[in-house]
Amino acid sequence: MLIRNKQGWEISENRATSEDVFLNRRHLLKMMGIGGLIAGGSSLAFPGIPGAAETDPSAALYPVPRNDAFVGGRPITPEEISTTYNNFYEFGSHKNISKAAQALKVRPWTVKIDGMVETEMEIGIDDLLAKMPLEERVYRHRCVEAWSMVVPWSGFQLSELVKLAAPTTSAKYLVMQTFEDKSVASGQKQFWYPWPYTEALTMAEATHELAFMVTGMYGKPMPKQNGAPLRLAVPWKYGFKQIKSIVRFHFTDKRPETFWEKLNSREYGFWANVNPEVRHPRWSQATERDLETGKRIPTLMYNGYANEVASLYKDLGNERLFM
Ligand SMILES: Nc1nc2c(c(=O)[nH]1)N[C@H]1C(S)=C(S)[C@@H](COP(=O)(O)O)O[C@H]1N2
Ligand SMILES: [Mo]
Repeated sequence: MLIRNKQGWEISENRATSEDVFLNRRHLLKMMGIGGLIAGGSSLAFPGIPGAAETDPSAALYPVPRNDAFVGGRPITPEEISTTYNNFYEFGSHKNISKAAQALKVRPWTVKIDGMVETEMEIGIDDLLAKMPLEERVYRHRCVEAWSMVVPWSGFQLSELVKLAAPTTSAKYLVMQTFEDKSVASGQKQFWYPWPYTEALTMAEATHELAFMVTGMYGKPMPKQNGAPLRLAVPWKYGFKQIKSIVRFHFTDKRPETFWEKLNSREYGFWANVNPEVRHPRWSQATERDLETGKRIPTLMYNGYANEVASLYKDLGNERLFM
């Protein structure tokens, strides 16, 4: 716990409640209204955890060379922390989902690329990995709940996938979706969430050099709980944009409503760029808790990536860019 004098605008993390507390409360009431008994959700049994460690067919690809152009600016968070403190609502609306997530089957894994592209396609994850230039980048990660970490991600620049997809000139957005399978992801039985988890970027964001498709971390294939086999990293945005376990890339000219926006657009928007000066309606975003040290540190504009990305937003002043 924090032992120093707090500024008036600061709020301790236990008061910065989790992304969905508001929602659960509201839905709980709603569900009590219709006499539902399953509102507790978290009492659902964990799916079976495979006993023997499965070998990931992509294991031989790692470690991949580090690209030193991308550094985190503070020490890398220990792997034991970043692989056991997770947000992955498909497996539960709390941080301790790493065991439950082992039920996810990551092979076979097919990715669909469709919508405004020259040729729609389906491609197996290992064929995709073979086509992509893999590298390691150290990125900061800032959750909207005001905790943060620094992670060495392995993967490839999202612009490479866009190149492969060959979108038409009418495409304005790249929409990404997570798998849907209630039989492994018990969180998806909670019908009030707008499954599948959906996120999107503008084409300018998707082709920005910082936008990264993550396929591994700490020099190894991606752990399931962190979003295997394919997950997004856009480090200047809040963590909820960094969609996990992607099965579909859809190019469109219409801005979609994203998962959190659908749940609660007052608190979570499309852009979700990090800005210490723009409060979440329920807490300050001025500081963040480093997961390793537990210390609060100042939050930086665009999570420290302002030089790289601020120009993307210069003509969008009337949009709600920071929520
Ligand atoms: N499909 C899916 N992707 C998701 C989430 C989720 O619940 N489901 N949570 C998001 C949030 S809020 C954060 S902070 C990050 C957490 O990633 P980590 O568990 O690897 O730290 O994943 C993001 N991607
Ligand atoms: Mo988050």
